[in-house]
Amino acid sequence: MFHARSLLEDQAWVLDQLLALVRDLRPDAVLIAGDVYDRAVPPPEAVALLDDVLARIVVDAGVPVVMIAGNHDSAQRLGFGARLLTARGLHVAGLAGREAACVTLSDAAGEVRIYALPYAEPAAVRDAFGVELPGHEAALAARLDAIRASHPAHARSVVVAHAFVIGGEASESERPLSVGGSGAVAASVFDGFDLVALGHLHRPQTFNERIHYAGSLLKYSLSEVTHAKSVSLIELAGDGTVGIEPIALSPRRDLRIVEGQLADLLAQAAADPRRDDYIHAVLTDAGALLDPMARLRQGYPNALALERAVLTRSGEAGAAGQRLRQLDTGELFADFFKEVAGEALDEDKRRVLNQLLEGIAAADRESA
Ligand SMILES: [Mn+2]
Repeated sequence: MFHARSLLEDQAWVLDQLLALVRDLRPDAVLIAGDVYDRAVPPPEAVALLDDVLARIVVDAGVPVVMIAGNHDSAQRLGFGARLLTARGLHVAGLAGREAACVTLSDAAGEVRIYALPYAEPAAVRDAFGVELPGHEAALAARLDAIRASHPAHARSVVVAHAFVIGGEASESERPLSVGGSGAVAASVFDGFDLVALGHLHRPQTFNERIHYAGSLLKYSLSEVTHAKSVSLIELAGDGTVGIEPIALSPRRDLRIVEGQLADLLAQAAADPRRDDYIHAVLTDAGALLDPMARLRQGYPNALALERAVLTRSGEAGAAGQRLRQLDTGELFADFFKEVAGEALDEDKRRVLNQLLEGIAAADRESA
C-alpha cells in the first residue's frame, strides 16, 4: 500500500520483468532476502501474486529460489510447508533455527553453499546460541560463527540475510529493526564469506564489493523518489570473486515530484506522456486554492499528495509566504472565502465570523 493505494498491479508489472530476466539469463538461483511482504498477515492478492511468481520461476523456468523472512514478515507463516517445498527447488527460511538452512549448488569450479539466515529477534538467538551480549550484531555474529565452524574449506560460500549494515543508506520505508538499542551490524561480521546478499535497505548498495543490497523493486516512500530500482545479476567466479551488475526495472508508474503553480502543472500534465505516474506535487501558488487535489487529479489522475510551498518553506518563502504567515485566522478565512465564493466577505459576515472566532478563543482559554 502507498498513500492508501494498492501497488499490486505495479508489483506484477516489475515481477514480469524479473521473470523475463530469469528466462533469458538462466541464473543458477534467485535469492530473495526479505522483506517478502510488508506485514505479517498480507492481503490475499499479494499472497496469490507471490505464489504465481514463485511457481513460474521454480516450476516453469526450473530455477531454484532461496527466500528468507525479513522483519516485516511472519516467519512462521512464510515458512509453512518449507520442508516439502525444498525438494522441488523452493527453499524458504522462515523461523531461524539453531542450524542455518543450506542449499548446495555446484559448477565446474566446485561447490557453492548458500546459507539462508532469516531475520530473527536478538532475544530468540540469545537463548539458542548462548549469546551474552545484547543486540543484533552479537546475535548475527553468533549465527555466522556457527556456519563458519562447519563450512567446508573447498566450497565457496554465500550468505542470504536480513540486516542493517552500519554505513548503509536508509530511506523512510524501512521499519527500524530495534527500538532503543542498535539495530545495525558492522560489515565485518560477514568476514570470510564470498558473497553476502542482503535485504532490508531499499536503495541498492554494496560494501567491500561483495556485501550487497539489491534494494526494493519499487519506490515505497517519497524518500525513495531519486532511487534507481533494479535487480542484481551476480556472478560468483570459481575463485570466489564477485561481479555485480544492476539491471534496471521500469515501473508501470514512476513516483515523481512536480513543482509549480497549479494551472501550469495542469497545462504540463496535458502534454505529459507519463501523466499516469504517481505524483507528489509542490504547489507554489500564493493565495488560497479550492480543492487543489481534485483539480490536480484532472491532470495527474494518480496524484497522491501535495504540499504548498509557501506554507512549508518558512525560511526561503517569498513575499506571498511572508504575507500568509502574518495573516490572522480571520484574514485567512476571508482569503479562503473569496477563493470559494468569488466575492469578498461583507460587513455582516465579518461580524459573524469575528463572533465565532472570539467564542472559540474563549473556549480555548477556559480549557487551557
Ligand atoms: Mn526489513
